Amino acid sequence: MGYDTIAASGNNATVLHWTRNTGRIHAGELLLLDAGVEADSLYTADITRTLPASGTFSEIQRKVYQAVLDAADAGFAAAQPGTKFRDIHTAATTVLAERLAGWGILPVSVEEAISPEGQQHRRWMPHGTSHHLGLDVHDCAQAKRELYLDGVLTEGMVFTIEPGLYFKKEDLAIPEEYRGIGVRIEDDILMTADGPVNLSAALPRNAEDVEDWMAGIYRTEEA
Ligand SMILES: [Mn+2]
Repeated sequence: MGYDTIAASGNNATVLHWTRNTGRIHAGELLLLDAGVEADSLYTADITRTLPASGTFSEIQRKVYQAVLDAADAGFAAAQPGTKFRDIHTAATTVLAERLAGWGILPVSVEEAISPEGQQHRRWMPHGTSHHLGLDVHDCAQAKRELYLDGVLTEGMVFTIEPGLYFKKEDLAIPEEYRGIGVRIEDDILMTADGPVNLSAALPRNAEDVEDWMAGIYRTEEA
């Protein structure tokens, strides 16, 4: 393993780095799995999928999941050779701020939220969207600002895109139906001269593919 696995169901998924990995998985809950294999080369992967324990997403879970997926896709589209590392985060979090506004959750306008002084959406997306990946899972996390957040994406870089939304059970600022839902989708990206390549694309990403994948697992167990 490249790092301690995070296996968090229900409200535990709203706690970043739930490495205690305790708690029962209840029917109808989501299971957030953040895990990565370290290869013989000592380079590590870092992938997150969020799975519906009962095999299908509820309507509200699907809505949150789709927002996170759209944010990830926006980050993917923003990641091009020559663009800045932080542009991925801006693209992804703008989508999340727009959704939160559309759901009546964001207490300010999208413009104010995405301004440096605003950032109100961080209540529900409190981490960065990307980090470099390599021999360490957060490779060169201590690198200088101009080499990291302000750095330019170049061919050969490997990094994650991992937006999420985390609605805590005790969060009274959101409608009750959202509480206890935590979703993150994390892929590993290789930058090439032609743009980003998703190294973890073999794992299902969209809601329908995740449900099909779960159905296949259940079928196998029954056989
Ligand atoms: Mn990560």
